[in-house]
Amino acid sequence: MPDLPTSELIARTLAGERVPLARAISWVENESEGSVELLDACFGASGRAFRIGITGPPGAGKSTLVTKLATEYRHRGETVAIVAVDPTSPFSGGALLGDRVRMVELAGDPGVFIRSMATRGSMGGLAVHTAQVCDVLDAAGYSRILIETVGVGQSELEVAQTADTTAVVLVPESGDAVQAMKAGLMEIADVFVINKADREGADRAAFAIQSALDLRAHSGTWTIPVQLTIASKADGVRELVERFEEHLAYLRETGDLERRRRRRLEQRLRDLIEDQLWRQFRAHAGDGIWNDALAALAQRSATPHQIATRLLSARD
Ligand SMILES: Nc1nc2c(ncn2[C@@H]2O[C@H](COP(=O)(O)OP(=O)(O)O)[C@@H](O)[C@H]2O)c(=O)[nH]1
Ligand SMILES: [Mg+2]
Repeated sequence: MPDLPTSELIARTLAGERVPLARAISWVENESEGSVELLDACFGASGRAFRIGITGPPGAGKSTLVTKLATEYRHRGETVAIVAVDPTSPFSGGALLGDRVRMVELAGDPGVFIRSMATRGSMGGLAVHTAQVCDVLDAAGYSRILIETVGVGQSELEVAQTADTTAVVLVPESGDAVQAMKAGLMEIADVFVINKADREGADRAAFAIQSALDLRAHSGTWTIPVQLTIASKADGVRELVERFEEHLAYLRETGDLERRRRRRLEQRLRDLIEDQLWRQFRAHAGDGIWNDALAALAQRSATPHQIATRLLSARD
């Protein structure tokens, strides 16, 4: 597709055309010229999609599960966008290829759109870009957005938190549950999945998770379910979709959906303002002043607090 004028790309993306949509997502990822205009146009048309985060350790079966979830949602008449964010892949091509192979199952269905996110740059940037890409997909009309992330660190949790509902996928092997607790996954899970339930110990693992959950103080009236699945056979997938839809209904009824989204929007606004203030400040300070400040710090002739106060008050 030759270069499109921004307004045409926006119009065709909002109309749900796939090729412009793919281009629009690349604009967002690359922060290309026109991406702000695009995001502004998409923002007003977003807020309709239900965003579901699927996170958990590498190899737990997230990609397989996401594929089956998409199929199940299609049976229910929903349109589905899949955003795969896998920053653990050592060479970006590897994960993409693996996902592509798995996603062959969904190929040719115009109601499914699959996108792997590039992971260059900082993870903080990735969380922002993921949220923005979800806005574009939402505006393009997909009713369910499945976000696959690897739950291994703080920054990955940020990506997971761009979702309305977060599912943590574990496998029966003992230790997984303990890892999940350490990694802070317990705190973000709305739904737990024990995948690979064809293996030994699935019931025990589910019981361990359930017991750990029972010990925690409950907030609200949502009881976090633990769903067993065999993703490779699509076993338990229909039930898992039921759990998601129940959670969505719960979020709507209690007003939590609005509260969660509001909190996310507030965070985005704050990030933007912090970013812009920093840029303005840096441009204003100039390299000479900045390098002098760094030199003073290195020589311990002033403290970071003193310099920050001095630079900020000199700004006006
Ligand atoms: N035995 C078994 N294997 C599974 C199941 N689900 C996925 N797998 C396999 O586990 C491996 C990792 O799956 P993948 O979906 O790539 O995991 P991800 O890294 O979490 O995305 C693949 O070889 C899958 O075929 C399951 O329910 N049972
Ligand atoms: Mg995967």
